Amino acid sequence: MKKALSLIISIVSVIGIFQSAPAVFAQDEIPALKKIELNHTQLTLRVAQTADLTVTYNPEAAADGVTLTYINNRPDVVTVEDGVITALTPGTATITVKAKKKPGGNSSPPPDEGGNSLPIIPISSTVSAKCTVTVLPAYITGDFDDDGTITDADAVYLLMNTFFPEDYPLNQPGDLDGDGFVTDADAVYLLMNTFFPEDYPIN
Ligand SMILES: [Ca+2]
Ligand SMILES: [Ca+2]
Repeated sequence: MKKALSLIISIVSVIGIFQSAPAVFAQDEIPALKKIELNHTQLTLRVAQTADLTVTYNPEAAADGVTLTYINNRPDVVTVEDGVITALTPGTATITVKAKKKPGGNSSPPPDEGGNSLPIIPISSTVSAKCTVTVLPAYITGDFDDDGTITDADAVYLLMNTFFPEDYPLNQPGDLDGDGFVTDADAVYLLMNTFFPEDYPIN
């Protein structure tokens, strides 16, 4: 008897698992939007730099019929247009992305215990996600190692870039002599600038 009872309990538990399974949507119904995620929750940009904010929908199938609104609490620090952030002035801004699901999406609950379909629930959901953007001052022209001053170390950095571009990435255009290429001549030009800035201007 005890055995039979525990068997019944097991069967009931299994049924319970199936009943608590995620809702199944009929083909012509749109699932509700549960949440959105952004590719950045924190971002650091230099003045004049841009970055893309992309949205991931959960569930993915709920992406249809969603309207995105970008709310920017510091329009003096950054601008946001169609998900593209442009840094204007140093400071910190918070971008809130609101995703509103158009009315008309429906959620179909699982059938009841008797296998009967339950009424379809119309869905009009709004979810949001945030990204904090810190804007730093623009790079100083010629300051390739980003320490705030132009010295021979920047010329060395630029020279190293010509050998190992992946290990010494450039934070700004490196063609200082304007011949269309970044070569050791640009590193020499930068070094000359540290001695004779008027004769070897960089801009
Ligand atoms: Ca420097
Ligand atoms: Ca050059």
